Amino acid sequence: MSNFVAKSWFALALSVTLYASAMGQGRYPMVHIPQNAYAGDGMMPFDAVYYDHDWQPFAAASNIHMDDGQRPNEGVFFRYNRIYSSMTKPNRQAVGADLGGVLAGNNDGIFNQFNSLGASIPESSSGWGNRFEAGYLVDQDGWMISVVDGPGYHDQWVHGANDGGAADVSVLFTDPFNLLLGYIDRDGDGFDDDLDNDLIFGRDGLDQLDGNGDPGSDGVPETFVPFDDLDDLIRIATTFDQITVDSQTHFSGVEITKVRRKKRTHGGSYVEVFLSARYFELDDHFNVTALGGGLGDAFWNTRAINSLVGPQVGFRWSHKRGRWTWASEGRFLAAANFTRLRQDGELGTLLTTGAAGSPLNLTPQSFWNTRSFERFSPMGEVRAEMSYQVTKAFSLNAGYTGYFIGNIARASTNVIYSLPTMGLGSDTEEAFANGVHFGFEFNR
Ligand SMILES: [Ca+2]
Ligand SMILES: [Ca+2]
Ligand SMILES: [Ca+2]
Ligand SMILES: [Ca+2]
Repeated sequence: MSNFVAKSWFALALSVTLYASAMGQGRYPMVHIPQNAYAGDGMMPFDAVYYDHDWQPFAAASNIHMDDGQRPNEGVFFRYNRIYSSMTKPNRQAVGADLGGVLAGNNDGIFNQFNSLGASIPESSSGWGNRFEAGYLVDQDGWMISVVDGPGYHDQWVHGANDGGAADVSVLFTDPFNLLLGYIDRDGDGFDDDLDNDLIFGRDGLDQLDGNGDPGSDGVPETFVPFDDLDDLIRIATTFDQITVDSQTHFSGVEITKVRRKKRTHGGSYVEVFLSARYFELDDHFNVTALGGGLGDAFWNTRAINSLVGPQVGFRWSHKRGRWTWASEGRFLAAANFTRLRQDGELGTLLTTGAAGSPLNLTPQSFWNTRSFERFSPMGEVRAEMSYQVTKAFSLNAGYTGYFIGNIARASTNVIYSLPTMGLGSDTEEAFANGVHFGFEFNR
C-alpha cells in the first residue's frame, strides 16, 4: 500500500517537473527551434514541451465563451480525485468445507455438525481511494500518467463469545486421514464412553461385574482387555468458542498513456484516444481467528494477489459550454493476471492429543501454503463526470467511476478446509466495483 503512496508522490513530482519544464520553455518562445522539433509527434514523453502556456492559472476566467463546444485546454495538466465506491462480495462460500451435516461428538454430546458461518461472508463493502493524473497535451498529442491507490475495503465480523461456555461456532474440515477420530466422555466418569454398547469402554476395559462384584454390568469397566475398542471412536466436533472473520480488499495501479486528441466533431465535442500500458493490482485478504473448542486456538490467513498487466485502449469524450465541461471516459484492458495465493495458519494449538473429547492422533499444526497461476483477465473502466471551471486553469469535478474485472481470484473462495494443513484452490470469478469521485483539476 505504501508502495502506491510512493508511486503517487512520484506522479506528483513528475507533474511538477513537467510544469517547471513547460513554464521554463514558455517564457522563452522558441524562435530557434526548427519546425520538426515541436512535440507534435508526441512520441518522446520526457522531451521539453515547446508550448507557451501564457501561464496565469489563477486568472479570473473572464474570457468565458458561451458558445457551445469551446476549444479544450492545452499544455500540462494535473488532476486529483477522491473515490468512494463499493464492491461486489465474493461468490458464496461458507467458512468451512462443503460437507453438509456430519455426525460428530465431544464431551458434551453427539450431534450433526453444520457450518455455522454460511454464505453471507464477507458482505459487500465500501471504501475510499485516491487517483492522480498528470500529463500534457499539445496540439493533438500528449502523454498522461495515472496512479490509483484504493479504494480499499475492510470488514470484520465476530461470532460467538470467548467465555469458555459452549463451543458452538462450527467449521467443518475434510479429514482424509481420519485425524479427527477420538474417544469421548460425556458423563464425565473418567472412562471412555461405550458407543457401540458392547460393554468395552474404548481404552478402559470391559464392564462384566456389577456393583457387588457379581457377574453383570454397572456402567463401570473394571476388567483389563488387551486392546482398545475402535468402535467407540467418533469424529471429534470441530467447533470453536469464538470466530473473528476479517476481510480486506485493496485496488491499486498505474497506467502510462499516449493521448491523441481528435479534431473537433460537428457537435463541438472533442474525443481523445488513449493507448496505454497498465498495471492493476487487486489484493484480497481473508483472515480468520478461531478460539477455544475442539480445534482451538487457531487462525488461518489467506491472501490472493492479482497482478494484471497488459495493453489498454480507451477514450475520453468531452464537451465544454461556458464554465461547464461534461466528459465521459472508457477503458478496456486485456491483461495477463499473475495470481499468487498465500496462506499461513495454526490449528489446535491448545489440543491435548488423545484426551477424551480430543482427536486421538491430530497434533497441533502450523502451516504455510502458496499457489500461483496465470489467467487472462479482461477489465473495463468507465467514468462520467462534470467539471466546473473556477479560474482560468482550475476546475472542480465530480462524477462516477465503475470497474468490471474478470477472472480474478478472491481469498475467501480459495480456502481449502482440509486437515491437517488446509490448502489453496484456484477459483476465479468476476468483480464489479463502482462509486462516485470528486476532486479538482488543473488545465485538463
Ligand atoms: Ca464415560
Ligand atoms: Ca464399546
Ligand atoms: Ca462394572
Ligand atoms: Ca466394540
